[in-house]
Amino acid sequence: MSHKSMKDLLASAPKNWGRWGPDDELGSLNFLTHQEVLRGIQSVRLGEVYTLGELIANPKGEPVFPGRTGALKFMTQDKSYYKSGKSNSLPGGGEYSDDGITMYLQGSTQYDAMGHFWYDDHIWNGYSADTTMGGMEKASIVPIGEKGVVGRGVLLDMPRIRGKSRLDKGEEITLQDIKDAASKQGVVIEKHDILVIRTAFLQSFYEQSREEFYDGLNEPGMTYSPELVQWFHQMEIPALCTDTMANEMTVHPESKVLLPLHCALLRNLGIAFNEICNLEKLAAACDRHRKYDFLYVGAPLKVYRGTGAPVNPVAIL
Ligand code: UVW
Repeated sequence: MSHKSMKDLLASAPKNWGRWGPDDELGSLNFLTHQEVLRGIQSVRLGEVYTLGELIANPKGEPVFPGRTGALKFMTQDKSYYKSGKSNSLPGGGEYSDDGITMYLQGSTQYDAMGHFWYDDHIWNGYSADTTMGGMEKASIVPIGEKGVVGRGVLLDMPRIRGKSRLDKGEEITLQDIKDAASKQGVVIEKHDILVIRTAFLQSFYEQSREEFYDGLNEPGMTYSPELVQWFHQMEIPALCTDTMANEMTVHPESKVLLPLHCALLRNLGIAFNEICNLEKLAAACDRHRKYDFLYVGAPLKVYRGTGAPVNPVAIL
């Protein structure tokens, strides 16, 4: 059991820094040109719409990475305000309800800002990690919110392929698994596709006790290997979307480094991360129609200097 640093593990990993100029804050989302939007639109055959966002402020709780909490939502106006005399109806008799929310911007179905995660004191494109202090001065969520993430999405339904209801803690998806899954599903992953990987792992959050879910937490998914990262690089994948909290296996098995793909894919290659999606209905529809590609549309909220922001992505089959 070796313990390496992120820097050692990723020593020979590729980078896209500077590829789109010294001021870039969009990374591989730059691959999503008008042609790629049209290619995504061409994949629409049925007109069926699936939204991929989990419920925010779910009374059953929300699956969040350790250290965060689910959203706190509170009413600031409702019928009780009028009944108790705290509020008066508006002139003419109109009344309204209102509420507020306090939440982690990384604590729901969300996009990571390009500069959200780093090592060695540098974030995406080589900006100093000091630019994160007091709010993301560089590579915040706003440029992603401004652009929107639109293109051809491809779903890989790993549990269905493995004949199980969901992947288990620590269950790995290798590059070969990705290629095999696409070929078993009869779909070709093309350059610039938005990769959507179902594990169904977060469904266990709603079925288990909190203790059981978080005990020995090691999410299933892909993890760092030179060939996997080279493939993402060569395929120029703009965005990765999964139904786990971190889009990758939590612990890299050999080195024990935590979340190395956040650095190899997000920090180094500028691949946008869309996490905590709910892919259940989309996957059932893909299976029903034997059609695994679709138009993917996701635009995170434009939160000033945010490290990430909620999104309710849409897949149109
Ligand atoms: C962390 O920030 C630790 O992870 P994530 O980007 O998956 O929320």
